[in-house]
Amino acid sequence: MQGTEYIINKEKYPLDQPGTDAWKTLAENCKSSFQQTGAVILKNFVQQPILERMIAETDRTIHRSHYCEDNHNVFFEEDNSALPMDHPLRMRETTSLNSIPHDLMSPNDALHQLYNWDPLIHFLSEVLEYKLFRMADPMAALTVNCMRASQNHGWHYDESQVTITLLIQKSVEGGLFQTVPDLRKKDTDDYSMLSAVLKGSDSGVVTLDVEPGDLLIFAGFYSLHRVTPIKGKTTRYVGTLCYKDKPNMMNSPEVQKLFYGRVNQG
Ligand SMILES: O=C(O)CCC(=O)C(=O)O
Ligand SMILES: [Fe+2]
Repeated sequence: MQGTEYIINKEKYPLDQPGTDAWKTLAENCKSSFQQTGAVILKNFVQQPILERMIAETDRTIHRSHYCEDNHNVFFEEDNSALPMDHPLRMRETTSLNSIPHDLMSPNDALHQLYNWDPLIHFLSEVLEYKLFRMADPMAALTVNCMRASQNHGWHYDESQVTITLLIQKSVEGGLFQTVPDLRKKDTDDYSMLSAVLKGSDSGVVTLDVEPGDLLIFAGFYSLHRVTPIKGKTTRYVGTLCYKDKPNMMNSPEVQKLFYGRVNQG
């Protein structure tokens, strides 16, 4: 089988040459951008022909995707009726999408190969300054979220510190990745700003410039974020590459059932 090197834009991103000056400079630049802004976008990370292949591979599997709809607060917590009705933690957001889990992808799929490519995990570990491991969960380790017209991903914070995504196909309109950087502070939350954003204010809201083929490294635990409703005929496809700071991480059967409608503990 062909190596995985051909998948990424190696001229710009020499991930397969660890230890060279070019590799070290790239890692340093990503590290400082991530530390300053909580996000790094590696523009045109995946080569155009490969992106077309990823779209075709997703088109082929989407009929087996799992539909999930959720009504959640920004932390995915149960409703706390002790809080006032208009408290931002009682405000519910809707998320609606279709997810293709790792175990429905072929090991020959380009996204599957990219996720399992050692130079990528090695490079990301350098940028994030801790050792990353592929998630052991046969479904959640790698997913493609598919969003059709009127589907969206409501405002939330991620459970993991860092999320790595690859936009594969964008919608004609909408489907924007928006964030309020660093809104969740380590000790206190700025509830007044959170409340304003949840009520529709765009003050502090930044739309990231993410195009198909761009790899996004994003501190989703600290930065409130959402994907705006999709408009038009083209389904938005985004790959989520789950790497953890510990080996052998799995979701519980309950969480698997919730996200994918079935259990696969390997
Ligand atoms: O669809 C995206 O671009 C990001 C989705 C997201 O925030 C998530 O999966 O937690
Ligand atoms: Fe997220």
